Amino acid sequence: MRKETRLIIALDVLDAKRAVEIAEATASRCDAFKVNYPLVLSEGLGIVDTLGRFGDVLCDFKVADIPATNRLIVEQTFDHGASGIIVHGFPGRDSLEACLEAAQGDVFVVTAMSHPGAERFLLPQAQQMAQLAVEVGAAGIIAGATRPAVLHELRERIGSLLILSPGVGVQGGSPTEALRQGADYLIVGRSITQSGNPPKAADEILSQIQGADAMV
Ligand code: O7M
Repeated sequence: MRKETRLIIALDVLDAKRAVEIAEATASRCDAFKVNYPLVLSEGLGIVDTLGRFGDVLCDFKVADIPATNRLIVEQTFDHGASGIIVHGFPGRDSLEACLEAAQGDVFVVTAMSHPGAERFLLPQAQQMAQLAVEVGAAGIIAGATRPAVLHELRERIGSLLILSPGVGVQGGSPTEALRQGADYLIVGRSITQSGNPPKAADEILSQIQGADAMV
């Protein structure tokens, strides 16, 4: 995945036509598109091939099963042209290693999620999951922008691995703060997809990203 704009757009819409419209209009403004279950359950995995015409596609399948099942999920995903896949670390090393073995692209491991409920089970284990991501050779981690202090600690832990950070905009995280604390990319969904003008909304986020870059 290139690192030019540092923006990944989460295409959390339900129909292929809308996803393609947004992808076409924003392709030059982001480094990748992220697809999640809502779109894939509604349109099938073929949507990954379709969106691949506009840029890199990260499949956010939060894979969290036994190794044999994980392997099948990951194989299917890359057979449809994905550039990367997002998986969970909590099922343990063997499950994660199966993902890495089956992947034909980048694997990102979820650590500290952005929502309030992450506090109970995920945050206490976030550092350990990040450590596991380092040990197995993942490309990077997912860490929410809603808790910049946690993001900072995770950056210290993982060295040069990438951090993809969702939770800015609608969920309340600050793009500037997330980047300052060590995020490499911001993942942004509704602020762009539900705006009347996705390219303009993307430009507004890009100006915040450029502002944060200028402060470094
Ligand atoms: O900008 P939003 O809030 O509309 O969307 C954020 C996207 O990031 C959406 O696709 C979520 O599924 C995803 N996400 C989170 O919001 N929080 C997390 O902790 C993790 C993710 C994610 O992308 O996980 C891989």
